[in-house]
Amino acid sequence: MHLSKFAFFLLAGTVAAQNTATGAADVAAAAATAKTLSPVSHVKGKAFDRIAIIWLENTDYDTAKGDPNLAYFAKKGITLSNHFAVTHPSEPNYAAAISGDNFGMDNDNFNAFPSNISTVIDLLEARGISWGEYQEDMPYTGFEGFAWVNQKTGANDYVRKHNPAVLYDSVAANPNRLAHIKNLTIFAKDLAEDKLPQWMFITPNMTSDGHDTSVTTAGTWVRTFLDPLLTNPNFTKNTLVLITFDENHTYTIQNQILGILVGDAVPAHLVGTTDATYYNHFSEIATVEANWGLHTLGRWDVGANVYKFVADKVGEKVRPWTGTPAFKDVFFNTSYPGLFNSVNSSVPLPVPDTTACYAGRSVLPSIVRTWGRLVRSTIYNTGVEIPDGAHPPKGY
Ligand SMILES: *[C@@H]1O[C@H](CO)[C@@H](O)[C@H](O)[C@H]1NC(C)=O
Ligand SMILES: *[C@@H]1O[C@H](CO)[C@@H](O)[C@H](O)[C@H]1NC(C)=O
Ligand SMILES: *[C@@H]1O[C@H](CO)[C@@H](O)[C@H](O)[C@H]1NC(C)=O
Ligand SMILES: *[C@@H]1O[C@H](CO)[C@@H](O)[C@H](O)[C@H]1NC(C)=O
Ligand SMILES: *[C@@H]1O[C@H](CO)[C@@H](O)[C@H](O)[C@H]1NC(C)=O
Ligand SMILES: *[C@@H]1O[C@H](CO)[C@@H](O)[C@H](O)[C@H]1NC(C)=O
Ligand SMILES: CC(=O)N[C@H]1CO[C@H](CO)[C@@H](O)[C@@H]1O
Repeated sequence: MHLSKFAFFLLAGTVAAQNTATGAADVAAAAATAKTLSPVSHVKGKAFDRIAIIWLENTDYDTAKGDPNLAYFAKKGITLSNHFAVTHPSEPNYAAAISGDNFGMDNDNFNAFPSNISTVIDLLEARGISWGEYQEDMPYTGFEGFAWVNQKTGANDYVRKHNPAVLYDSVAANPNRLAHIKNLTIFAKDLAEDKLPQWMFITPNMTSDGHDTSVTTAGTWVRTFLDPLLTNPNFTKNTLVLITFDENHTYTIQNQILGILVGDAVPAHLVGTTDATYYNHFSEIATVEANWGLHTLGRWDVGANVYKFVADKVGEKVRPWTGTPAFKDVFFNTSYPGLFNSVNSSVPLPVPDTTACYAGRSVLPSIVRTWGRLVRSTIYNTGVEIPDGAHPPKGY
């Protein structure tokens, strides 16, 4: 395990990361008392009532598009042909997809976000929308360790860096929230008991997601996992599924990734079509906000494009990237300074734009209470354009 100095400080200085031991005996002991929760809710959305987000690993757009199993799903849904990751490597992309920023992260270390950084989970809970994560081969609910290897072969299995919620102390320090971060085996149980949450994030293991294998394995895994679900009435309840990747494989080209939307929430006339709107990982948050009329996080989620079929249903516009720098010059392949940047971490935690109001959505009141007095120094805005390492936020 590689820990940055700062991460060590955080680990030592908070009560957050408790279930971090990765030895077999420690894991068995913690597993025996781990608490698992599967709360159910039925909050109607404007375009879907449930979303399942499945992330695969490290594949360039064209390669992913050429995989026969992913092509199979593309025929059943909408292909996002202009969809981008926000940086490299993996962890900052997973982190960004629930909080609206990666806070300069440029590594896969044991990074833990302070508990005053909010995520989509705060937005969902504020509206009583159930959520959960299903992580293949996580050894027990709420495990906070860096990794868990296959106990027979020693092969990579579950990794913390691919588990977005556990990176945030706002989740990891809260036993009731940790109880929603479950092994994928519990997905089968929740499905059979009709207890799946309305928002879920699904991470296959390091073999299944293509990280240690190839997109062929990842595509096969998704086909095996998802195809039966699409005709299972406990899953298809006006459900939207996003199949996507954390990042592109080749660092010197724009970080474009495949995205495919499937599920019974996809309007019939859009099945088999392509949507060329510009999207990035922040669109995952914005779409959920628009669908359920949630507040925002006041970060890059605010201006991100909502998936067009959802935007059309809620009556808002998607926008092209027209600002500077020109889109073609932005590679999304490095991170700007920030808390978890290995080159320069000497910048303050960025302050959300607590005054932001875009498409009728305002910032979550608890975020305004925590950060509002500092809003004059915010780095965020409501544009669709986002910074990268070569084009950092104004003032950096
Ligand atoms: C976790 O899931 C894997 C398969 O994904 C399974 O082999 C293992 O037994 C599960 N562990 C627990 C504690 O449920
Ligand atoms: C990952 O999960 C698959 C099933 O989806 C299983 O066959 C494989 O053994 C797991 N990988 C490891 C390294 O345990
Ligand atoms: C759906 O959930 C119900 C419990 O409400 C269960 O009886 C049924 O077997 C489940 N169906 C499937 C296909 O899992
Ligand atoms: C990012 O992409 C640009 C353009 O290809 C390239 O010059 C730069 O070296 C890349 N950065 C990294 C860290 O790979
Ligand atoms: C957020 O938490 C960090 C780490 O505990 C702290 O340094 C910072 O002052 C806090 N900021 C606000 C606005 O609460
Ligand atoms: C880190 O970045 C900030 C913001 O760009 C800058 O003000 C500061 O001088 C940088 N520090 C170092 C050590 O490079
Ligand atoms: C090697 C490769 O296929 N990389 C893809 C990464 O994304 C760019 C688009 O920005 C594609 O053109 C590349 O094909």
